Amino acid sequence: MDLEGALRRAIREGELFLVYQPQVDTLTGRIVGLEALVRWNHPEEGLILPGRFLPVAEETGLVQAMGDWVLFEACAQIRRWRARFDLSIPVAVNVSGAQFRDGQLPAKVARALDANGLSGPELEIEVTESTLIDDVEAAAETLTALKRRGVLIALDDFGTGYSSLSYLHRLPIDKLKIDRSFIHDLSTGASDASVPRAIVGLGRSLGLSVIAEGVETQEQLQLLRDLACESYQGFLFSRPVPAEEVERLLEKLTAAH
Ligand code: G
Ligand code: G
Ligand code: MN
Ligand code: NA
Repeated sequence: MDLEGALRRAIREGELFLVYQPQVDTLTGRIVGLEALVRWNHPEEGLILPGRFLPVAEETGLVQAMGDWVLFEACAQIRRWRARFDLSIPVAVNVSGAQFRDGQLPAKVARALDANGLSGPELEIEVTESTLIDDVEAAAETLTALKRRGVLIALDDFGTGYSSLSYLHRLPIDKLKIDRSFIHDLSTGASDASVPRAIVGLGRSLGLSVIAEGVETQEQLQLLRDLACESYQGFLFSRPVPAEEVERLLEKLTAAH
């Protein structure tokens, strides 16, 4: 299959869709956020995961058009949910390095928010540590422009980059996402809890919220509670699910009020 041509068509013909993974308070079990993840429903091949098409999107520059679609679709979905549910949890969107660096991102985010009547904190932008440390000065400018429009900023896959921690306090970041490799190690005995503990402590001292990714077992969740890590996402609570399934979860959540 010519992936590039097929992906170009997929973006144009509406073959992409978003699934959403709930983010949950470790103590109360309440949903406190959602992460949007892109999927491709190919007419012949069926479901294709981003692991297969993101590299192609990034190599060919199609990641810009794909990213624009993701951003606008997530904001449109937030508007639809706002109209139906009485709750205000942020929806996070992942942004690739090329999207982040191209200079257009803050303007695109502002347009997507404006077009859907959103104020800002309903949307969270996830960037990886490695995207930021390539050029900290340029990253600071882009993040500051995003913050001016009110969106939240999360550092994805945190702990895996070769970051000097000195850049952290200079960047307007709201949230650290502990990379799932550290959570996986918690239960295999491959290492102790020192990295998650250090990240939770770092978050506390910098005034950032901290979320653990890839939580699959009750044992991992209990360890995170012991570390006072405030939230988590992972298969233990829910896989990433289509919008309709999110709505069933939100109905339960709002009914519980
Ligand atoms: O569920 P999962 O297979 O979706 O995600 C695999 C990888 O693809 C993760 O690193 C995730 O951050 C990335 N990813 C998922 N959706 C998007 C998206 O909409 N944009 C970008 N840039 N990356 C995404
Ligand atoms: O890089 P990023 O953190 O955005 O990637 C999210 C990826 O993690 C997606 O591929 C998503 O499907 C996957 N994921 C979410 N929860 C879990 C989990 O509990 N275990 C594992 N192994 N992967 C998960
Ligand atoms: Mn992510
Ligand atoms: Na991540």
